[in-house]
Amino acid sequence: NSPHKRRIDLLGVATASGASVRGCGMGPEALRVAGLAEALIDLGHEVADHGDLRRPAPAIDAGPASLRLPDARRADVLDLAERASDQGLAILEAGNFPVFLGGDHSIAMGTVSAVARHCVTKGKPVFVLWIDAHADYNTPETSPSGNLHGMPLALLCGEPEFDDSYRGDWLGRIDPRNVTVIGARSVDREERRLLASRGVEVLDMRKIDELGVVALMRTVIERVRKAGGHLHVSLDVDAMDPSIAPGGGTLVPGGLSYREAHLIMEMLHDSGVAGSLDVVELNPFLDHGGQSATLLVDLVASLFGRQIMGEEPGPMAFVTEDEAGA
Ligand code: B3U
Ligand code: MN
Ligand code: MN
Repeated sequence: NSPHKRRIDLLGVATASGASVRGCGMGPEALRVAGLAEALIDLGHEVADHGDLRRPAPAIDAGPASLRLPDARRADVLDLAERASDQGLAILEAGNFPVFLGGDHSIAMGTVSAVARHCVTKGKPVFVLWIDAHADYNTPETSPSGNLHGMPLALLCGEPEFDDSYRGDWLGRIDPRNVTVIGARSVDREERRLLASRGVEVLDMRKIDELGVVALMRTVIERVRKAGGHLHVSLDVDAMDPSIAPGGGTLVPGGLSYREAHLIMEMLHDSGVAGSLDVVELNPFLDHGGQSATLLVDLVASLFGRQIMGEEPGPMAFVTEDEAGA
């Protein structure tokens, strides 16, 4: 557990165009206000903040997102995905660890593409750990809502039901058999069928209840390690139980507990296999006084080495009277 210092690059993607509930476009700013960069610096890492990608046309954001033209929302999602993919790729090529701040989960169309494009040149297999109440494996055909934040994994895994407007040089490709969804408890019928037929591993809440996150995560980590792979972690705020993370637009009861979520992050840190991260779906408008934003910052800190009894003094560490200059 030697503290491994990294250069971490933050990139916000300020959008809710993939969702029907507005507000998660404010997510990146709330994560900053909750002290994300400071927490990482406190752990000894170097941090660069690239600011936010956003669509320049605010007029199109007037009115409930669900009433907007699907074509306009899709154009937003795909433009931001392309830009996130290109910028994410540049961050990875520079040898840095990208942390993408959503925004709704459709931004992962771009962020995971960046990882896939980077790793394909290195001959490194890409693994994805999707921490989410949902599986986000709908296609335009199977989606009950038409919301693109429910579809990123299906697009990335090469499902054919997306038309050519979804494809471009920016789009990367991952192997569905290298994808693990953990924390799921709301999966649509058709989606379930697709997940099973493509070989996506779904560690749903029942499996977590029965086997525990430690046993499940050991298996996930071992697979990545054996393959010498890159693990992309995609953390959706609604993976956690709504009682500890109310700041999301599509909450589902029965989620990860505070300790289960931290343990996943702590194990990922110790494994050293994670190379990129999304923090998505945080809706500051629905959050309770920053509770969910703060939880997400603490979870990211755990992924980057914060420990209860670590040698590195965290913000909770005792300061002796001498050190404090009292
Ligand atoms: N599976 C549903 C609901 C959903 C997916 N992701 C979120 N909600 N956040 C859908 O619309 O695809
Ligand atoms: Mn999601
Ligand atoms: Mn979700």
